Amino acid sequence: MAQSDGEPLPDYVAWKDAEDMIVHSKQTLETKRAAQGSELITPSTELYIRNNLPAPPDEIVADRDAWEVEIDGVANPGKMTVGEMKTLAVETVVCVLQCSGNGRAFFDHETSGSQWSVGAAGNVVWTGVPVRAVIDAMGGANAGAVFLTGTGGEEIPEGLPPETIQVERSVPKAAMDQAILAWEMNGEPLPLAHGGPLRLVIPGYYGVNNVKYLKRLAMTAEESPNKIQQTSYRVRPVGVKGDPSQPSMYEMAVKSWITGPLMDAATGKVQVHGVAMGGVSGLDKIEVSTDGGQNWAEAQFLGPDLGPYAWRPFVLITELSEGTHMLASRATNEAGVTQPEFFPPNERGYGNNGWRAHAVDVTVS
Ligand code: MSS
Repeated sequence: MAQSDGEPLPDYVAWKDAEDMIVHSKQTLETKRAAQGSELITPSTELYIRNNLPAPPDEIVADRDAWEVEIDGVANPGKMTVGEMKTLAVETVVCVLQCSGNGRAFFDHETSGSQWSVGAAGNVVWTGVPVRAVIDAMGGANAGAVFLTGTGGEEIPEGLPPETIQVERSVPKAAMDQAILAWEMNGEPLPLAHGGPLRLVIPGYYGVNNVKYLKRLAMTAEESPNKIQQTSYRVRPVGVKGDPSQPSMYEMAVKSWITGPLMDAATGKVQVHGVAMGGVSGLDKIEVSTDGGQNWAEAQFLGPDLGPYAWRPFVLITELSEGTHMLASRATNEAGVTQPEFFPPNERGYGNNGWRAHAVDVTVS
């Protein structure tokens, strides 16, 4: 069996590149920082995995076009198959898929949950139908709808109330402007592990809102009553329990990190590189510091700009003298927001975009 540094790859993702992955558990696999390099698009074989529940069995991708989604909260509720969706409209969008807890490992306080560093994120090409086209085809959203609610297709063990574990997320309906139902990832049929046959993709929003194996899509007046919506994925002070009044993990923030060099470098010219994202708006600039944030130099974006929700690799060519250098990066988006030095600690370690936490110490000799 393929072997990563730690545990072997679980069977359902045995097709991933073990050398590029850190296996935290069967349901949580992270992309190595070095593997992210200057990649414009994250290959599927390297993309992280995060499942709240075990992934459904392979059978569900046997006949992809036959997969049915219940559409609710519209004038004419009913079922629509993927095959039918494919006749409505097709759109491709590139966006960052990032877990709410990416960067959790960098907080000083103890956090439960996977200790992600930077690798619970990737830049992905999704193809599918705009959510709006599906809603319109069903006669339009009901008056009073405020949220777009998606339900995951995992089987819920008998006897367990769905509210306790079912993955169902509600996002403000404005997210419909960019939301799609995707059947393809990186130009190939969407792998089961990433939500095939059909996934709700909300560009600019944290991973948890991108519901996999989507079985129901509804325009709703209320947020889902499920735990994952009501009390989980809420930003709150350390020691405080989750509740619906706290901010939910919706829109992502401007962020960047260095992906190389990570430990050692030789004296002389070196390429300091990394990746940057604007969150829900495009990137304006990216700066790099080689002295722990005292001085900053503007770095260069590499490759094409793939839209406001995509990340951009960057590089700064610089000279490094002998000794230890703290390399850091700091992105600014088109809305004028700059990555902060610190992101406040919070109970579950969500949303970390502080540049200092993401800096690396490199020894030059
Ligand atoms: N979906 C479903 N159905 N289930 C689960 O579990 N998870 C979440 C999303 N979706 C889930 C879903 C999360 S949480 C995340 S991140 C994501 O997904 C991931 O993805 P991938 O593909 O990478 O695995 Mo945190 O915020």
